[in-house]
Amino acid sequence: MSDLALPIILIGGGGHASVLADILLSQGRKIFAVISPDDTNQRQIFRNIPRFKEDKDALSFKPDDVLLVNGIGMMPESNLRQSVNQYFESLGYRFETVIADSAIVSSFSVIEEGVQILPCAIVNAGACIGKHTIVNSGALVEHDCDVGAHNHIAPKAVLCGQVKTEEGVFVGANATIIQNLQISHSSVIGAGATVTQSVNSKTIVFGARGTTNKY
Ligand code: JB3
Repeated sequence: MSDLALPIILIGGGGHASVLADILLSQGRKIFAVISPDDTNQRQIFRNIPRFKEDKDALSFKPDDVLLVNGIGMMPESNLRQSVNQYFESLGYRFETVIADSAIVSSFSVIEEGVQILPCAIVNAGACIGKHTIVNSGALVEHDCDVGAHNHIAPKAVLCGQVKTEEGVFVGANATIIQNLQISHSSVIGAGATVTQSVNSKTIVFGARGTTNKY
């Protein structure tokens, strides 16, 4: 069976998962189950999808019979999303790449396994998006960017040409990174920040003036 026909198991049943489910259902994909310790019924989109409470419940589906989608958002200071990816990959499961129909993704870009490109995001020619990275709604990844694995490019963030990010970078909503810069691993760029010089690893660049010191 082609991967496109394989049913989906959605890991996580919150806000990020609901956007992914919306995209998948609109594309005619079958979501067999949502795995979520928290109740999912408060969101209409999950009401007709069976819910399991624990990740180990996903193991009742064979790795060759399903594709997983990681519905847990990537936020600074939490490695939950990445650890879920690693747990299931260690058991032989594969992750579906999810690209919204309204996203604009160049056929000259490289999108690796498990990447999630949400509505109205843009990925231009020559860009490479690493495994399991989220390019969130309306974000822009310009030409020749090299975005590492397990990043989160938050809504409306802008990476200008030839920006390189290493693994585990968080770029907050509406932040801008100007061209040719490198953002080293595990750094956090706060919402609304404008970054005009390269950033060392595990650095926090706080957001626009007047915002809280969170992200
Ligand atoms: O800012 C935006 C546009 N999106 C944010 C996203 C990137 O991250 C969003 O606003 C949230 O800040 C966050 O989205 P997420 O991860 O959907 O957050 P929340 O709505 O709190 O849902 C978390 C889901 O993960 C809930 O369904 C939890 O039950 C579930 N969860 C927590 N731990 C887990 C686990 N699910 C599984 N399968 N395994 C776990 O260990």
